[in-house]
Amino acid sequence: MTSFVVVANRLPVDASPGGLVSALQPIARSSGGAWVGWAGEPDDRPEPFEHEGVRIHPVELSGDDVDRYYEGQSNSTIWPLFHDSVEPPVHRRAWRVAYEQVNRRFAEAAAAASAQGATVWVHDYQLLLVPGMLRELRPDLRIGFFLHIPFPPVELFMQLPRRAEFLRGMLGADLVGFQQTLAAQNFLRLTAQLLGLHPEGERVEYEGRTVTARAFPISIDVAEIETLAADPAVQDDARRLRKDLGGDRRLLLLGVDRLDYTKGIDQRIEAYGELLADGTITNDEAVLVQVATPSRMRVEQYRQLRERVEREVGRINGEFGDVGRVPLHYLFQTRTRAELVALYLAADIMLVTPLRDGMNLVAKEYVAARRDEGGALVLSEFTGAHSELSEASGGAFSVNPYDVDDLKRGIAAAIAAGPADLAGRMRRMREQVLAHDVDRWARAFLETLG
Ligand code: GDG
Repeated sequence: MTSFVVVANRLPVDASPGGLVSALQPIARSSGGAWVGWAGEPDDRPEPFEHEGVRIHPVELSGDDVDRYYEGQSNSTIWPLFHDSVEPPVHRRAWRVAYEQVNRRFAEAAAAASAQGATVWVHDYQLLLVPGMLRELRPDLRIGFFLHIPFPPVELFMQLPRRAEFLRGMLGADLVGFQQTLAAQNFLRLTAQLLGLHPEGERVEYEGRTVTARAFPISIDVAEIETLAADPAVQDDARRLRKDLGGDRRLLLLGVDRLDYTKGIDQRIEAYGELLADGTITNDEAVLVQVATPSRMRVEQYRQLRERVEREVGRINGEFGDVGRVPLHYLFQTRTRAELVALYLAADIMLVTPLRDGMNLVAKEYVAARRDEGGALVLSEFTGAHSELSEASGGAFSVNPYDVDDLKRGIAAAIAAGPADLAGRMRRMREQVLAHDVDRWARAFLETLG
């Protein structure tokens, strides 16, 4: 039993850990902490083990659990609903039941792993009910919850069947963290509308306790990205990429996303195709590389997105390409961190244009990689990152990804900008990102949790 426990859908044992794992692993390690999560394969439950100084407590999911709790309620109901319903959420009773059962399993595993008075940090939309369940099992614990994705406006949340139970689940925490202040405000407003509570400022009284809801914008491991960006082998790769893509081409545009309908990939490609069609750019001078990391491919909406994107990529390359030279390279592949950083270094223009995104770490990674103060970021207004890197703050080129004309305008503005303007923008964005890395994020949350 340990005094600091992280609870997340996945365990930190994958080959390519993301920002969350790199942020929490050191804290878990130095506090002799534990991590409760799913190992990623159905019907697989290894015994608890040590991994890089952290006690790992695997939670088992059956094949049915993966279908219903993970792909169903988490990724076909809550994920789209919390992202402005950019795809219609699907509601199924059986998924909700499985979600509740699996959340209980996580709560029981967390209760068993926690010492008296321990601090437990629960993560994300797959585990909305865990704080409430854990509170019932273990009133002695300090419980924090952080939502990595957006929290929707009241009108949208109200569509969720059994909405009050999800809200009560989150209110089981002492501190509920969000990516943006607006999300925390949505949450607090809902406690009034749905449960008749009386939020005041960032706080709300619930069942004799005070729950605080506040924004803690997540960030990246800046040192990791800067180290890769300074590595001569990575820099060589970046140069080789430029050469392979056509050394005489002036412009390399880049997109890096999980293949997800929230990321605005099809709108981005459509805008790029129109820029080629109207002659703003040509195949001789420009090339777009789109890395689309395979994700949730068993979910129907993701398969449909893949088909849409691949059809459009084929159309654009067919219409505007030449033998040995195409305007769009589409990679439906997972790349290493070093390969991503080489792409960041090679790219003149980074396109981050989601329809909705809690934060978007790719935007911050691009900025952290550009120690040379080169490059430009085209950034959707509907990302959490936009609060820190917007055009208004002299950073990115802001765009509305729903408006193809505005996307085209933003990309064209980035192409037309002079080197001094671009360097100034990159410098301001770097100041922001370098001063707020993921370690600071984790410490701020945990200090507030107390
Ligand atoms: C969720 C929220 C929030 C991508 N492709 C590869 C790869 N990646 C890495 C990126 C980045 C991470 O995955 C993606 O993070 P994002 O923030 O961009 O997006 P989500 O996956 O949707 O993340 C989001 C985040 O949680 C954290 O709270 O910002 O809003 O949706 O680090 O570099 N990494 C490797 N190969 C790839 O092919 N190794």
